[in-house]
Amino acid sequence: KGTMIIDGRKIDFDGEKNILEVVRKAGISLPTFCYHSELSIYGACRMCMVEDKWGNTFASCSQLPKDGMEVFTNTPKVQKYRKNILEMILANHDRDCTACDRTGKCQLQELAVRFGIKDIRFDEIEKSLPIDKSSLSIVRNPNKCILCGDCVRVCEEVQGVGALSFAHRGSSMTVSAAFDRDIAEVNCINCGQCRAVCPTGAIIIKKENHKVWEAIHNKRKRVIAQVAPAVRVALGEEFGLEPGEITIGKIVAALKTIGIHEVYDTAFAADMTVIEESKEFVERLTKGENLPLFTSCCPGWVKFAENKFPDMVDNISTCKSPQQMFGAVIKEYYKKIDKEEDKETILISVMPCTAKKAEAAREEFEYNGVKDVDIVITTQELALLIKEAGIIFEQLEEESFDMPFGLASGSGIIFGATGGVTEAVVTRLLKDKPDHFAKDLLFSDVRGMENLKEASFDVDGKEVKVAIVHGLKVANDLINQIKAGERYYDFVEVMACPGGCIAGGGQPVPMDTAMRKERAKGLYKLDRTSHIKSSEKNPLVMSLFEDLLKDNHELLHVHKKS
Ligand code: HC1
Ligand code: SF4
Repeated sequence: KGTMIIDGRKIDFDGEKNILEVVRKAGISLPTFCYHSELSIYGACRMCMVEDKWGNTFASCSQLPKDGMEVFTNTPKVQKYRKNILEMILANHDRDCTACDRTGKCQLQELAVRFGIKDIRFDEIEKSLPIDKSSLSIVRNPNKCILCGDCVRVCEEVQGVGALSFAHRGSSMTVSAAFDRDIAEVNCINCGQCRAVCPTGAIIIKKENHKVWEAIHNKRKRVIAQVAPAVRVALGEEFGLEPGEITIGKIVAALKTIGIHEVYDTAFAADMTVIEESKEFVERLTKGENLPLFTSCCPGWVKFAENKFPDMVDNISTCKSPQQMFGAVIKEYYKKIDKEEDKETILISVMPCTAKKAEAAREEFEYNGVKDVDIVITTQELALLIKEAGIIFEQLEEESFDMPFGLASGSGIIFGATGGVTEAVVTRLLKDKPDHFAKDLLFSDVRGMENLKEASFDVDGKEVKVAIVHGLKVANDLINQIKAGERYYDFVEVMACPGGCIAGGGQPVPMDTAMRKERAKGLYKLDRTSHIKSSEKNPLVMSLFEDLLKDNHELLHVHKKS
């Protein structure tokens, strides 16, 4: 706590982690590539340099604020220094900007423009390192890497995976997967958080837009899309709207305009998941088996558990994720009709998540050569599709989902935020359903952005203990404590990305905690304004259980192929 003098103005600080944050509080946007408030401080890019009154320069991210301290952010010395660094990075960088995925949104490009860099005084270093396209989720181009280390730190510190590290020394330094292997051959869980923090085009989403167009242009295909909960509160950011703004009506209209025949809600399938998963949970509670029950809807988490805790895999719910449940149901629904009409149903998922691409490709989600889900595009790819099609998003008239798979309860929609699955399952199990106000109170401990949330609920006279984690490093530590008998829970919700799907690796970037909160708020607003609160009150889901799923329950569960 204290007061600093930034460029001659007094600025109070209270708990800011470093001088950089105090400078930002003063309304000055100091450039940086390697500083993220959620990650450890690396101080490598040195772009956030400031000068003190004695002429010393230092990286403001690496120094604590001190009471009475005076710093300057735009002296000739620091301006020159920043330009030098930028020119050096640019000389080392593949500057094929027109064909780059990040063009227009690249931090390096933005700073080059901001600092008026036209000529680069250093010799250009030609790099032609191989591009790693092995992953189903991301593409890594080391020629565009500026060695900020953000991807290395997020993968290690937030996800506890450590799939990436610095390799070699000096001018040959690169970021790579262990032993220079392809990323698909190491323990990467496809979460895409590395691409979410990458400031340039060095890590990008693996695009599948062309597959969408191919399906639409093929007259023999019945093209169906499902839209995940979290997409509707983030896509707007790509078109200048605020985080959390609900754009689902426009999303449906855009998909229809592009040429997709039917558009449905993944939250409908989340209602199915709630019903199946609560049933499974009650069965396990009764038998006292395989507790805690871990949620299964996050594919990054499932892969992480398979890699790190194979002995806990039986504790993961056998329910397919909503994405896969939806696919299994729609393919069954159209099986006969497709035969009669000589058509093939193609299901496109629109997801906030890069790991959903890998989930859809898993062999257990294919039956008799028919995949549950054929194509997965992320929120970012949807934005691109809309732009490619020339659709003026702002001018679209809103439309509603198609029926019968377009009606979801509020419980299904909040799946997209951390704590949402838990809230939905507990709501399903409660005999007396709470109203809005009681719900806000009852679930206050499961909402919000704390890394680990704990709560207990009275379900049929029994106390049920739940934990919610997001970010796999925290999940890793929690599981170790559960295994050591230091903590006990009946139900554990795990989401790989901090914040849950609203902050998935396929969402618009950059994102911070404030944006995550706004996106989550959007989903809770949809719950508040929805007519149906609890999944089992969704009449269309219930009639599906009575009808198509009556003898086909297994469609909703995972059957590992051995
Ligand atoms: Fe999610 Fe889910 S909530 S996993 O976060 O259970 O991706 O949005 O679609 O499948 O419904 C993601 C979101 C999403 C599934 C649901
Ligand atoms: Fe690490 Fe996730 Fe990136 Fe894989 S996708 S390298 S797990 S951050």
